[in-house]
Amino acid sequence: MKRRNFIKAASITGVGLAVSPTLAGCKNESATTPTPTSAPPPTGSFPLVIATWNVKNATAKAWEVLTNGGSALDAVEQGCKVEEADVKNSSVGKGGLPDRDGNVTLDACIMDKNGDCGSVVYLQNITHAVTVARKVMEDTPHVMLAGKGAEQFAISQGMEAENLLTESSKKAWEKWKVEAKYKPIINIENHDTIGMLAIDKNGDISGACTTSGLAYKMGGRVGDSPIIGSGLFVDNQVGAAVATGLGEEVVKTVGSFLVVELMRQGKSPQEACEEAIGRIVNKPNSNYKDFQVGYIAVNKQGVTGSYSIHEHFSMTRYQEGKNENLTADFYNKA
Ligand code: SD4
Repeated sequence: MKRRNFIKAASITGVGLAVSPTLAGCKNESATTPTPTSAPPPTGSFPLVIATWNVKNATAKAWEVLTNGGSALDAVEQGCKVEEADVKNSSVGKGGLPDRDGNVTLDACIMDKNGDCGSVVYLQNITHAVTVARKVMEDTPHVMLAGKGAEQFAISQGMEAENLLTESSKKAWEKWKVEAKYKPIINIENHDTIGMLAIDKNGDISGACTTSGLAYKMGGRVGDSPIIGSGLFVDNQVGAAVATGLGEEVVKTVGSFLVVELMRQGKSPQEACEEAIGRIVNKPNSNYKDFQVGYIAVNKQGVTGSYSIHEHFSMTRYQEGKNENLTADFYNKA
């Protein structure tokens, strides 16, 4: 799914009427509104894996790990690696679109059932950022490594350095350079981060997130994806959440942590995602019509939720033997 088209479509319409009763201040309580029949609460099951966007190959890989008795941690790492290695995915790993100076810089993080985590930011020349993040978690006393240090660490761990700028990403960048208007205009941004959450057969939860960040970003820019609590959060007692979209807005609301804390307070994954989007769109200066943010979440029982600001966000879910891409509900229905 390329975000360019749907954001354009969304942004030419007017201000959205609220669509969710959980978004404060946005209810339409007209007398003619039919009383909604209360649907039975969704039931969950595990093992399962969910991921942002349409990434069935990645969820299939994770599912294979889970059904072979693997851990949720192995599943999310292996699943994310599928997209990182796919040069046709222009937003993750090899083939990711570069920053405005032509450098492909990757951000990734991973978090396990113990609440341990690892993260890499501004990583260059290494395809599998998620694996480096896992190694940071498991083989260093630190949580986050950046730039050259992260690259050197990856190489010291036997990972291969390679040029991540593919011919097609280079061409796209050269085309962009003709006008080279740097401004994070999300209407023309077309990135799809992969965020993945899994529950293994023991009921333990892990998550991971990997991206090359916003296309043509400023050199040095880091988004939400490697920031624990923003791009990803896992609490094995409660559930997990992961974000995609304009990272700056996710960081400002500590989005994934918020979703998990809302689930801790009793919200369903769906309600929690909706409320976290509500925090963004209801900010006094929110220009949400110009950008996209999407969340997916799962609770300890294996019930899932997904929600975004604009249309065309989706979640891929592999559960009970079915690998499905599910369209997410969204806020801006104006
Ligand atoms: C970022 N959240 O760097 C990432 C980008 C993204 O789909 O999710 N693209 O802000």
